[in-house]
Amino acid sequence: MLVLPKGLRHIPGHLDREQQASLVEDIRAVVRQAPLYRPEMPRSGKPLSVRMTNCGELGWVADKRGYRYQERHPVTDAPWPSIPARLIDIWMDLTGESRPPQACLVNFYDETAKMGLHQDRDERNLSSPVLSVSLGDACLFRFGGTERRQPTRSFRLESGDIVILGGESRLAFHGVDRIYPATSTLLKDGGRINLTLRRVDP
Ligand code: MD3
Ligand code: FE
Repeated sequence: MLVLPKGLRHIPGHLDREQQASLVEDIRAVVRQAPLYRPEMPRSGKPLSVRMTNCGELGWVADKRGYRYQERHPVTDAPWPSIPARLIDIWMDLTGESRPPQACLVNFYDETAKMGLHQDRDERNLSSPVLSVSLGDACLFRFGGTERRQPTRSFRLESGDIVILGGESRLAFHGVDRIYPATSTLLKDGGRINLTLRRVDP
């Protein structure tokens, strides 16, 4: 039996193949308007291995100046495209929130990309949950406590899985250790897409 931390809900295979394929089309349309770019670590300027873009009224960006939410794409300076309706429906169905998400971060992992252990605390609202959708190749996801030194556990996220982080898990350390290449045929050139939906403002 896999015992998960309080406030973490993992729903394996929530989306069927057809729903996943429709979402990929939605995200391709977003990326045509708001191209993927490579964010940089604050101060060092070292590029992250994950490429990113956003949709929604606010998008999360990282550059030498820091991490923040902003209304415009950092490269094109255009407002972010709106969040696809079927993603808003998933949020409304699963989170129990009365308001729609304000931000959807689109992370693209090629087969070598990973994301170090971190906390998500750039939102002014830390009480609303975060909802994540995995599409494409599987990954090894790592999840710990609210302090970096606490023990972590790892589990695999597959295409169509949804994770909802709320309550005590909202400030937990987490990361992506690795991608398992060629474990899905959803994306024609392989890789993994993760979508995270959030409320940013209280
Ligand atoms: C746990 N993304 O974008 S999604 C991120 O797979 C991020 O791309 C990972 O961590 C990815 O910040 C993990 C699952 C997730 C998202 C938000 C969380 C786990 C979380 C917020 C708090 C705790
Ligand atoms: Fe995160």
